Amino acid sequence: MSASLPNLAINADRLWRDIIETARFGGTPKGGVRRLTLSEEDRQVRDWYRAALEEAGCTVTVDGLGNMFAVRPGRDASKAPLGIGSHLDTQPTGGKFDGVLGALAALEVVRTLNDAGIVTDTPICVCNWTNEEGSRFAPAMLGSGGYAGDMTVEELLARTDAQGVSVGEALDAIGYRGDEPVGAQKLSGFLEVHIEQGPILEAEGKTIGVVEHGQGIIWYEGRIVGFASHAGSTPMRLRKDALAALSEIVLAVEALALELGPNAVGTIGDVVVDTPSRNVIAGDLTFPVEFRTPDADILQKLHQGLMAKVEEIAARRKVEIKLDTIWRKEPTHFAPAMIAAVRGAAEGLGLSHMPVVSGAGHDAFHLATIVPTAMIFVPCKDGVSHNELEDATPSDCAAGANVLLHAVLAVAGTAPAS
Ligand code: HGY
Ligand code: MN
Ligand code: MN
Repeated sequence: MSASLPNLAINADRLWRDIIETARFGGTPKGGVRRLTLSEEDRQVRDWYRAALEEAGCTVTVDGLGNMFAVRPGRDASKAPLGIGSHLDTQPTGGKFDGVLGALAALEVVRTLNDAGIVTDTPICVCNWTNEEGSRFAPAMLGSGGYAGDMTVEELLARTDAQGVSVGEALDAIGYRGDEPVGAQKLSGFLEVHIEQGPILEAEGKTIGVVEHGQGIIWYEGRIVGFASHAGSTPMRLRKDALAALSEIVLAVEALALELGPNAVGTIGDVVVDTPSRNVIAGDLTFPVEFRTPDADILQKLHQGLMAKVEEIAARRKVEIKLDTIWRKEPTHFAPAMIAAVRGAAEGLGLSHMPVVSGAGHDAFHLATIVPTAMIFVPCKDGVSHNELEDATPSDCAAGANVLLHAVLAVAGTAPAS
């Protein structure tokens, strides 16, 4: 909490209005949001966001991966801005809050500083990171990953979706391949507000999660090649059934996560059978796998266990299994000084709070590898997210934005405009 501005607060109604207004870009009949990255709906919300930021006096630039940066000048222009923001894309059956809450909270902080005539010492930079969700293009957190140097821009621009469209082509299609080199916009730190996407804050009755760590993540892309043949006339012992092999891998992923838990999770969320037919034994399919855990050693054990199990299944079933690691992010440790700024802001505002580990991945994970970073969580109803039922309350959203406001004031320094 900034000692000099204890009563400064964001405009909660204006924030909630923006949440409801932006939910119409890709809004679904069930009340969710389908706003896949670099889709027409993403273009619409990006245009809306750019206009709102420019109206709030920011200078907006776009880099070669479509990351958006909106700089609000500070007293000391020689200082790299403090970054605040999140992402505007959603899952196919996403909700109204995942990502967009952090993006709108950052916009609301800028508007509140404007209304109060406050100029921070360090400039502020509102950020929208491309393809945080990783649903249309893998990996997740693609834009922030390119910005942080986790993967090369060329590699990321070449990633393709299920229809073979590349990131570069999709950026061009919506006019968001910016000419600013990726990484050119320097930042001195980063703060991100996000719904928890889990049940802990609600279960503990806390309003604010002070995020100290983020899980490590590994993403794989797999392919199983067996032999397609007649479902009726092929004896069981002669089959090379790719789908039966995958079923063993699904259960192996689950068993490894349970065995190496309780802080480990493993998921196979998709499978594509090549020329599927109910009376043909599946001969060729592709599938993703992901593991997550806050413990680096367990992450490696999950990986090694999966590789060993896949090798055994392939040999026993006489199928070919190719499993490539396409993305690996070691567990994230946020910066103590930024965590303290978040905790101090929550305490100053008299908000109940607790330390949490983030189960979900976030752009802040990549930013944390290059600048001091922390996150602010607020509860979501029943901990549900990546689901059209995703919900949060206006007061919790406002609380998260107020903690962001006061953490920004603490980190960026402030004095009323002269
Ligand atoms: O996968 C994640 O954790 C994030 O929602 N992209
Ligand atoms: Mn998110
Ligand atoms: Mn998400």
